[in-house]
Amino acid sequence: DVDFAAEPFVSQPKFRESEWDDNVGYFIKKKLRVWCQLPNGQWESGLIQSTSGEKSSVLLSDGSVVKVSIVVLLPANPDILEGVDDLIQLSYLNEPSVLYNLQYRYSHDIIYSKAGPVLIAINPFKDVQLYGNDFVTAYRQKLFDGPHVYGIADSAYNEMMRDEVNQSIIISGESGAGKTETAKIAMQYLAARGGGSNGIECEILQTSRILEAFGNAKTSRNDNSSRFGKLIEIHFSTTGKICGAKIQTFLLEKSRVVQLAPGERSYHIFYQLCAGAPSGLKDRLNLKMASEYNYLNQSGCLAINDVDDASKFHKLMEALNTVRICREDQVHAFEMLVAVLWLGNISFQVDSENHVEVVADEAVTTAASLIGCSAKDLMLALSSHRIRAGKDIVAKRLTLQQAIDTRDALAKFIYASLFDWLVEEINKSLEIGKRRTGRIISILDIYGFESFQRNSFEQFCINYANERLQQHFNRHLFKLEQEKPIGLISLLDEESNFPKATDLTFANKLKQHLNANPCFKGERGGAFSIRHYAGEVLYDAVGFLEKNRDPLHSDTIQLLSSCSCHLPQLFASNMLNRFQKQSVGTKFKVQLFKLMQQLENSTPHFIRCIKPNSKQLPGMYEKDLVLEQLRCCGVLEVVRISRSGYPTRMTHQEFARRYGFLLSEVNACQDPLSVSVAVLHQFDVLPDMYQVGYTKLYFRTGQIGALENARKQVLQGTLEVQKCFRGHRA
Ligand code: AOV
Ligand code: MG
Repeated sequence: DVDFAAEPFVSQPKFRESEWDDNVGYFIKKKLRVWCQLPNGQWESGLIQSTSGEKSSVLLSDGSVVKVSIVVLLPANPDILEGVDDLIQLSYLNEPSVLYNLQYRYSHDIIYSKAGPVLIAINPFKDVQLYGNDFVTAYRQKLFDGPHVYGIADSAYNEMMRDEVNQSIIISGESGAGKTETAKIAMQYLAARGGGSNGIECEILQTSRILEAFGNAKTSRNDNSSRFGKLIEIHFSTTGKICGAKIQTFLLEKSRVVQLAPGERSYHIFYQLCAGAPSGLKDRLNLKMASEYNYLNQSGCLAINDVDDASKFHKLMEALNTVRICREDQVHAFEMLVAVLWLGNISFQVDSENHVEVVADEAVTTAASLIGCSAKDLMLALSSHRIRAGKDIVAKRLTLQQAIDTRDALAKFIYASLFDWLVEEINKSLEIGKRRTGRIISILDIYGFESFQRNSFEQFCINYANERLQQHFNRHLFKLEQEKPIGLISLLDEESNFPKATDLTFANKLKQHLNANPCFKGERGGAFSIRHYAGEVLYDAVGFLEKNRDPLHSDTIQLLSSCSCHLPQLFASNMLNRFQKQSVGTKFKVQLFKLMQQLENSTPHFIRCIKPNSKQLPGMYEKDLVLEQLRCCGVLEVVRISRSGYPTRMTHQEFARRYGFLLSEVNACQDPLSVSVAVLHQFDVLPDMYQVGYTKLYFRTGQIGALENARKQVLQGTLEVQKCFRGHRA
């Protein structure tokens, strides 16, 4: 059944009592920086000047002095830890420290950081100079080891080659956080790493362009939002060369083809085709400008800033050629797209008895000829349904709403079938001869968590998929099962099978069955909210039943199966599925279940994309927004867990006294902290292995042992001081 993490997994970390490793007095004496929470909730850095009782005077960086309660102060990290690569290196892991560290890096265009095993990627919303051949080589030859998608892809590749175990790169984050771009960057690395003579890696890279044209659209959150989920498996030979690939897609948002929210667009391909098709093709398909089509002009948004749809179309054609979709099939695919657009322009007139008739105009004749049926048959299928009455079959005239729904269902069906066909063709082109397990790297890029003003079935499915992914993350990193079945999809199916059910009876059923569930809240009318791991979302039940049933009337099926459309395969498999009668929700659920199994059987590498602002602008870091994302996806918790393994602690004085003499150049006036850090650096102790606090050093198990050995040897004269350093740290 549907499973939801009951509560957001990450609760506010409780560092307050334990984080001051000495006391506030020490921070005053040493003039150490602290974080001070101002009444507006923002954290500012400052110096404690004095304390009396529960109150402190804090000098803020802008020169002002505030008097605050001691409980709103948190220790800040020493300057030496400013902008560390991995959050686990921070001495103090309070939220302002984590946020500041990421912000510091971000402001220097260092968009990647580690949180223990997890890569954090903060969307730069601009070109950053971090990619390309030089960087690939640098990561491949281990000249660089800073956090990077290339580093993650490199580990996945190496672990696959070493262990012969399938790997997965799992990319998550909310809508617009950068998942799709990150997936492409990972693919780029693997293509460079595993590219061979067959050139298949070029094909793989081109698939993104095609799938984005047909499966991405502008939403209010993201100008290039993925409206489907994608898992791409890249297969390697025993010598580590790419030998094939397979793409699996998940539930495309079909409703977008016929209905748009204001300011959003339908799938890019429609606008690209209208803008970029050569005039010969335009004439042949009777293709007009995008603004002439109801399906496209309804939202008042036809263009995207800085995007040239025509040139995108030309690149798309090249990509289609690269994956060897023949010119003929390309044209047939375009015919289907234009058929969809013309279907949207079909209009109806209503007679005195409230029955509809299709207006016989250019729209219906063009749509019919593109689909390959007669205008008469299409008009009939859109205005009446044949039903069984006793022994007879009679034609029942449709109401206006029924006719519109039938027309839209046809358009959605054609588009979704075209999408599936395309994926199938791409897979044929990338096909691997013999399947070999243990040498696959899968990259998962799904639609990100969404919460709009109005949320419907599509958002429910998208958020549900993200919920499953979060569970996988928790299970893997925390060894924790947090499954609270709420069973919404089963209830939806039950109601979908009940002919008299309405969206309102569905909403009531939910309220009846789920009110005791802490993740569920019934709202007024047909609304309900679900507390997801990433926040509460208010859903409107309107349309749930219809979208879950996704009906296609038998007349429509018959029309399509008799038409002379040039892509019969396009419809065949999809129509077959119709007879299996699985609801959209259940099909999706089963698909996700299989996906999770597949991921469970691979070594995961997690990338968390973070959206730094909701305006899609560079250089803007909204702390609250970032914090919200870090909290809900469990990143802070991962850091805390990864970090908790520092059993050894020593004050700087102790450490400097014990090991300081090992330094090649001892500067007599250096303070203990600097001596300690110098020892660590010169002694090649890996940054992952220790943390520097203001007063103490923290070590992982075994680290001090190595230092002790060197110390002993030097003292016994068996090792010269110089030789115990590798000395390569510049
Ligand atoms: P998403 O995949 O996470 O959203 P995208 O990968 O589409 O987000 O990223 C959104 C936009 O952010 C892109 O179109 C780029 O303009 C920009 N961007 C992201 N990553 C980078 C990068 N590394 N360098 C430069 N620009 C970047 V959704 O699919 O909506 O969940 O359903
Ligand atoms: Mg995306």
